[in-house]
Amino acid sequence: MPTFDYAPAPESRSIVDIQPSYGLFIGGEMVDPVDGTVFKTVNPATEEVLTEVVAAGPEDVDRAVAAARHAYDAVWAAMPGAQRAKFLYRIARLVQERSRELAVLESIDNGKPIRESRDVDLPLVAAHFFYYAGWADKLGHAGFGAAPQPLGVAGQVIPWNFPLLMLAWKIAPALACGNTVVLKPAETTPLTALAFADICRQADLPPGVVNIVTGAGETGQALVSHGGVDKVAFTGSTEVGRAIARAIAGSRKKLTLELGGKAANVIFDDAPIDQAVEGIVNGIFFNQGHVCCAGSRLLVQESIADDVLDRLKRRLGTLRLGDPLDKNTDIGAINSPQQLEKIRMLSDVGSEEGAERWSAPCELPDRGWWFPPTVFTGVTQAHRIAREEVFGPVLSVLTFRTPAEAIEKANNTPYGLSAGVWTDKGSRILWMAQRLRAGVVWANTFNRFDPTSPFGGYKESGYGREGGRHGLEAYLDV
Ligand code: TAP
Repeated sequence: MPTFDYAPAPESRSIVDIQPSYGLFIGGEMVDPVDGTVFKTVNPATEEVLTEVVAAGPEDVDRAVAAARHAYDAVWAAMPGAQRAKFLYRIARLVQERSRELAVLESIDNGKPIRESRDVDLPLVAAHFFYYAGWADKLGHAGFGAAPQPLGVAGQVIPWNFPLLMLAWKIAPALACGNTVVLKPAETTPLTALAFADICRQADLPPGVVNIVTGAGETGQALVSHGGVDKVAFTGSTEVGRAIARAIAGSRKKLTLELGGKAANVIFDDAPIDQAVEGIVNGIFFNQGHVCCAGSRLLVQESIADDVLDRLKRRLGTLRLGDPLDKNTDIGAINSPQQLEKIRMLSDVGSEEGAERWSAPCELPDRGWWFPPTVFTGVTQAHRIAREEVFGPVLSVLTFRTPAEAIEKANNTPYGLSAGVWTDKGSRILWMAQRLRAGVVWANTFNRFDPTSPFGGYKESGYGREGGRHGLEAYLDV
C-alpha cells in the first residue's frame, strides 16, 4: 500500500472547447446531415453528456465518398509526393501544437488517464504523421516498384480504445501514398476525430482529401460497402472484421483487417523480476486493458510463480484508479456500459469455471463506469478467460515448466497479434521469437509502439500490416 496519499493534480479542462453539437466533415466543411440522425456522446468517468454528434446515413456517406473521389481525381493523386509531404508535416506540427487540448479531449471522451493520452497517444499521433510525411516523396524506393500508384478512395473504420492514434495509423499512410479518405470513428469516441477535421482545415488540406463521418455500426457498414470505395481499412473486433470481409467479398476492394488479440506475456525464471512485474502491469493494465495487443495471458515459469504473483499484487495495490484528468491516475474509466458489462460477464464466468479471482483493493467512484485491476490464478487453457478477449483490466495467469510448454500454451489461441518474452538470455529470446505465432514479439518490454515498426496479426487477429514501410503496401496498387 502507498505510504502517503497523493493530492489531486487535475489537468484543466478549460483548454478544450466542446461545441453543443457537431456536423459531418465533408468536402472540407462541417455540414449538416442529409439523412443522418443525432446522438449524444458521454464522458465515461462522469456520465456527463458532452455534446451531440451525427449518426451519418447512407446519403451522407455517399456525399463523403463523392467528395473524396473528387479530391482524388482533381488534386491529390496527381500532386507530387513532396507536396503531399508538406501537408502531412503541417498536420504533424499542428497536432504537436494542439497536443494538450487533444489529450484532454481524448481523456474526457474515452476515459483514459491523461498521463497516457498526453505521454503515449499524442506523441505517437504526431510521430505517425511525421514518419509518413517522410515517405510521401520516396514511394519509388519503398520496394513496391519504381512508381507505385495509389488505390483511390479509402473507407476507414476505427475503434474507441485509441481514437486519435487509430485515426493517425489509418490516415497518415493513406494520404502519403496519394489516396483520399472517408473515416468513421467509433460511436463512443468521435470528438478527437472531429477536432482533427479542424486541424485539416488549419493545415489548408485540399477539401475532400479527408472526410469524417461519425455514427455507429450502420454508418460503418454503409461506408465499407459503398461502391465508390476502393480500399477498406478496418480496426476492431474479429466478429465485425469477419462481417466486413463477407460484405466486400467478390468486389475489387482491397482490404486490411486489424482485429482482436489474446497475447501471452511469458516470464522465465531468469527474468529480472521487478522489471517483469512492471511489464506485466503495463501489458494488461495500460489503457484499462482496452488494448488489442494487451498481455492478457500471463505465462509464468512455475518455479517463480508465487514470487511473481506476490510482487504483482503488491504493485497493483499501489495503482490509482479514478478521475482520468488527474495526472496521478493510473487506471481510468471503462469506455462504455456495454464494455463494462462484457468485462463483468467474462470475469463472472472465470469465477464460475473455477479460477481464483483477486482484485486490487481500490474504491470505485460512484458515477461513471469502472472496473478494478483483476487477476485470475489457477486458470487452465480451457477457461473462457484464457481464450476470449476480455478487453478490460483482467489478467489470466497460467504456469509452464519448459520453453516448449510455454510456446505450446502461448500459441494455443485463435489470435496472433503480439507476445512478450522476459528472460536474461538473448538466445532464448530469439528461440522464442522464431516460434511464437504473433505479429509483434516484445523482449523484456511490452506495449511499445513506433511508427517505423510494422504492426499486425496472424490468424484471427487479421491481415495486413500498419506502420513502417510495410504499412505503405496497404495503400498502394501493388
Ligand atoms: P467493433 O465493435 O468491431 O467496432 C469497431 C468499429 O467498427 C467501430 O467504429 C464500430 O462502430 C464499427 N462497426 C460496427 N459494426 C460494423 C459493421 N457491421 N460494419 C462496419 N463497421 C462496423 O470493435 P470495438 O469494440 O470498437 O473495438 C474493440 C476491438 O477492436 C477489440 O476486439 C480489439 O482487439 C480490436 N482492436 C484491434 C486493434 C488492432 S491494431 N488489431 C486495435 C484496436 C482495437 P461503433 O462505434 O458504432 O460500434
